[in-house]
Amino acid sequence: MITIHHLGVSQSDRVVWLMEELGLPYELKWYNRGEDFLAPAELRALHPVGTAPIITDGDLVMAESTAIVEYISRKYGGGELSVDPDDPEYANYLFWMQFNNSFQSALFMKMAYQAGGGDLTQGGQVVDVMQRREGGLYDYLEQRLGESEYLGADRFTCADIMSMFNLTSLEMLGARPIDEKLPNTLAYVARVSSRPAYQKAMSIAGPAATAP
Ligand SMILES: N[C@@H](CCC(=O)N[C@@H](CS)C(=O)NCC(=O)O)C(=O)O
Repeated sequence: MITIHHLGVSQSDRVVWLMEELGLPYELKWYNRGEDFLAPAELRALHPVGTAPIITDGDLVMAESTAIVEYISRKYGGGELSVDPDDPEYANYLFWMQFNNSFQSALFMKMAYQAGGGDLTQGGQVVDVMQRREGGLYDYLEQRLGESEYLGADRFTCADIMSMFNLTSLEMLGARPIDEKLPNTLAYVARVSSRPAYQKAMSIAGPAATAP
């Protein structure tokens, strides 16, 4: 059985959500963040990259949520929530599976700039580049959700599981809020949040959940 090594208030909640969508059994091992808000030593000891999520599956220890989600979907979920290469939506699926990492790169760039004393309101070349990159991501998100109800295909897929955390949980770190200025994205978040498996997963491992 797969063990999900879950860090409180983290994107490892998406692995719990995937298991609930697929109706697969799993064991949840919960780790609390330290006072520095980082992962504790016990979680970091599991894998050299030391970030959550990590799964163990027999002898396999795997990190990186995009890889984990696709691994579980293909190996144990019959590919039901993945998109095959001969599907016309395949390119969309690949793009939106990676959106998570582009989104977080843009956010962490902004956070690092501000942590180093940078002032976004002062403008300048670095701020222009950051704002262009961030703006492009939100523009494309809004455009895609004006054309399709879901990100990776015309149906719910792993690409939605990969993207929701960014839209729901990262405002606390400075991500742009999803509000009426992004109407297609706002409607999408409401649509996907109403899924029973999402609600169950968030009650178990979402940002407001606590160790069992
Ligand atoms: N690209 C990685 C990012 C993993 C990551 O940054 N995880 C955060 C939690 S959201 C973490 O482990 N933070 C604690 C730490 O770095 O000590 C993934 O998708 O798995």
